[in-house]
Amino acid sequence: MRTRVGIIGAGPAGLLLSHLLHRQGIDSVVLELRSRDYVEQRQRAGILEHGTAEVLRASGAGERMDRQGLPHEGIELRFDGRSHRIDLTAGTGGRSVMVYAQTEVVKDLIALREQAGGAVLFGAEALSVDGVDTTAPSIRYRHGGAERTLDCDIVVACDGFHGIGRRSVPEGLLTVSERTYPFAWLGILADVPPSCDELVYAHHARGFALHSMRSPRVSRLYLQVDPADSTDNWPDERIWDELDTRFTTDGAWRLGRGPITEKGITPMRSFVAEPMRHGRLFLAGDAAHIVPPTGAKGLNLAVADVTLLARALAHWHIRQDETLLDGYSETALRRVWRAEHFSYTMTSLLHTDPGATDFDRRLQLSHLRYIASSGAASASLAENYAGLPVV
Ligand code: RFL
Ligand code: PHB
Repeated sequence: MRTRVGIIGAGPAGLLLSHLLHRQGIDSVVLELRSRDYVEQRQRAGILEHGTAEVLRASGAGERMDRQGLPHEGIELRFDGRSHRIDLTAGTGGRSVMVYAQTEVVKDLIALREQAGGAVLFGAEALSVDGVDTTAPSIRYRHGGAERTLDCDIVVACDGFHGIGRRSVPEGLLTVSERTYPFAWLGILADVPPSCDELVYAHHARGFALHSMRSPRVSRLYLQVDPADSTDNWPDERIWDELDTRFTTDGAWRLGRGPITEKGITPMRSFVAEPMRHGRLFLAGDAAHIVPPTGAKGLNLAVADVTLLARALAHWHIRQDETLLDGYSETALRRVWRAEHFSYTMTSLLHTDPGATDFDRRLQLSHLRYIASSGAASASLAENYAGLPVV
């Protein structure tokens, strides 16, 4: 099989890239290890930055998002038993975020690729990327029990943190910057209407908690736990009791409870591999970088990467001009490092570090109070949270 752009991975990055390329008349094939059902059900992100929603809308992928997504103009920080609203629009010239789950973005993009007759091969495992130093790279993959080769002009690895794309770059050519954190998130999905209109980020001596949502009837909540902890230790009642404790506030606020339909623990890490290109192989999304989820940036970075890359590939395809492709890594990494810093800051600000000293805790509370009381500090948080323009 042959195509212009071979894409590994049908997460948000790979699917959106394939869709954007199609709109520019560029042919691509997406290889995805998992089944369609699996990628459509995998619970992950829930917040789309202003610019992400705009990219989806402008590409014709925002129709259901605009009908069913929940636009949010603020978030709440809760600490010291009190609530503090951060106005996202005031500090950003009217920018806001959209609550619309990654599962739904993925479903919409798969449906669009399907309608356009696009090639997305599920159950297709990329095994190696070859010839990236030549003008004729290829992907060796296994599909339906047989090994095959996809010949391409360009290969884009959108295969997430554990994929093979990044590992196909010869040893020593990538610089990796990394940090792990002494905490993880226990995430639940519950059939209960959200107990808040806006997301609540709570800092508590017992650990961080987040109240998010998927729809007017489904809540998504997270608790900071130890990375070695197991969901076996967290029966439903214990989860609700702990959430109640960490969300305690001086007002009349109550957390509604309902049946928990999903439970999982995710470790937290910051990671950047650069440059995001080697020869004819490009890296995009989680394949190149990871952020801890506190800043809600991972999916948004994946969208920003492939938006840049699609534009660069169109220049190359239509004008035979490689300038934008040559600039891709540097341009993408500027945004990546801004998001790395913001995600690190939000994570350090809100979590309870088991190794923290009393001095560290006093600094953390001082920083929280500063954000809650200073227009400049809250506008800075809002600008990063709602996201800078994509291109
Ligand atoms: P994905 O989504 O991991 O997709 C990669 C795809 O590649 C496939 N694959 C392969 N296919 C073929 N051959 C191989 N050898 C392959 N190896 C892997 C995989 O099966 C998969 O389908 O990466 P992508 O597209 O870069 O998208 C990144 C986002 O998924 C990720 O950054 C976000 O989910 C992170 N994230 C959040 N991001 C946000 O912007 N806002 C949020 O609110 C937010 N919350 C979260 C999050 C991530 C979380 N977890 C579970 C890590 C909350 C959580 C709890
Ligand atoms: C989510 O809804 O899953 C979510 C929201 C905000 C975050 C992280 C995750 O910061």
